[in-house]
Amino acid sequence: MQLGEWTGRLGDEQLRGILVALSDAFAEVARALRQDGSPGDDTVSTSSPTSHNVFGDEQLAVDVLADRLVRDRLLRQPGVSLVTSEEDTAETRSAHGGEYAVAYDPLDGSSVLGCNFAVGSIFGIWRATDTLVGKSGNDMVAAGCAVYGPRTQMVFAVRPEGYKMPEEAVGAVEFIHLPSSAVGTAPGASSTPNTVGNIPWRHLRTFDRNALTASTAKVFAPGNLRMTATLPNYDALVRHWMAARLTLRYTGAMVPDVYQLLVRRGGIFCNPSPAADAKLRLVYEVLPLAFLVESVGGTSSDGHGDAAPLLSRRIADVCERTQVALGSPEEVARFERTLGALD
Ligand code: AFP
Repeated sequence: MQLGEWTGRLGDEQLRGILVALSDAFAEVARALRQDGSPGDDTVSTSSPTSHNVFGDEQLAVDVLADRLVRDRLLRQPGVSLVTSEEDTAETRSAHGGEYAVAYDPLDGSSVLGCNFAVGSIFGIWRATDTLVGKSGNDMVAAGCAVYGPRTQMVFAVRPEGYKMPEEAVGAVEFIHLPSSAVGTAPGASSTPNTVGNIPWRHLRTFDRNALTASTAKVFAPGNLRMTATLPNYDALVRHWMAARLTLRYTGAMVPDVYQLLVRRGGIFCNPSPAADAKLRLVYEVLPLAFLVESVGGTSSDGHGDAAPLLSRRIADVCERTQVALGSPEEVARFERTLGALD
C-alpha cells in the first residue's frame, strides 16, 4: 500500500495532504543528500557553512535547501495554518488558513553528515491556527520522522481519535521510499504510484501501540556523555546500563538514535542537561519524537516526573530547549529516579 492510500483512510483530507506533502519533501531531501559532495558541489559539504540559525548552529547549504523543500510544499497545502522550523523559527502563516500547524526540523544531525552517518527529518502536527505557544505535546495530532540511511524510511504516528481508520490499534506506521526505477520490482511493491506527488512510498510495517510497553531495553543511546564528568549520577546510570549488558548505540543524530528503539522494540535515548545548557529543541525535536515513542508504548521525560509529564508541558516559546529521556518505560523511570530535573 502506498502512503497516499494509507493516509486517505484517515478521513481527513487536510491531514492527508500534509502527510503526503511531507513525504514528497523528504524524498527530495533524500535526493539532495545523495549529491556527491565533491569540490564544487557544496550541497552536502560540511566545510562550507553558509550561515547560522537562531540556535547558533552552523547551517550547511543542505540545511537551508531541506528547509525550503519542506516549507514550500507545506505552504501550498490547504490544510496548513502555519509553519515553523528549527532553521526558521518564525511562525509563518499560510495564505490558505488551514487547521494544522506544522513544526519541523528539516535536517537533524547535520554535524555528522560529513562522516556519512544516517541523519533525519522530524515533524509534529498540531491543530492550531495562530501559534504553538500555549499548546502541549498532547495537542499533537501526528508526528514522526524520516530516516536517511542506506534506505530512506518514514515513520509516524497519528492520534486515532476521530479518524475512521480500520487500523485503529496501530501505534505507528512506517513507509519506505523507493527510487522510481524500483517501483513494481521490490517484493510486494505496488505498480501504482502515490497519486499525490507521484513519489512512491510503500508501506513497510506497523508498530503496535504496545511495542515498547514492558519492553526490555536492548540498546542505550546516552547523549551529552560529557556530563558524566560533572554529574556522578549520570556516570552511575551509564555504568548501570553497561553492567546490565545493554549495547551502546549512539550516533549523535537524534533521529536514528531514537528510531532504533522502535526497530529493536526497547531501549533508551537520553540527553541530560540543566535547562540553561540543554541542546535539544522542545518543539522541533523532542515533542514530536516523544509523541512517536509514546504512541508505541514507550514513555518520555524531561526529568520532572509524573507530576509534569513531558507531553503535557505547555510550550512557552518555540525556541525552548530541554533535556530528555525516551524509550522503554522501565529505563525512562530509572533516568527520572537517578537524575530527575537538573535545575
Ligand atoms: P546537529 O543537527 O547540529 O548535528 O545536532 C544534532 C542534535 O540536535 C541531535 O540530533 C543529537 O541528539 C544531538 O544534537 C547531539 O548532541 P551531542 O553532540 O551533545 O551528543
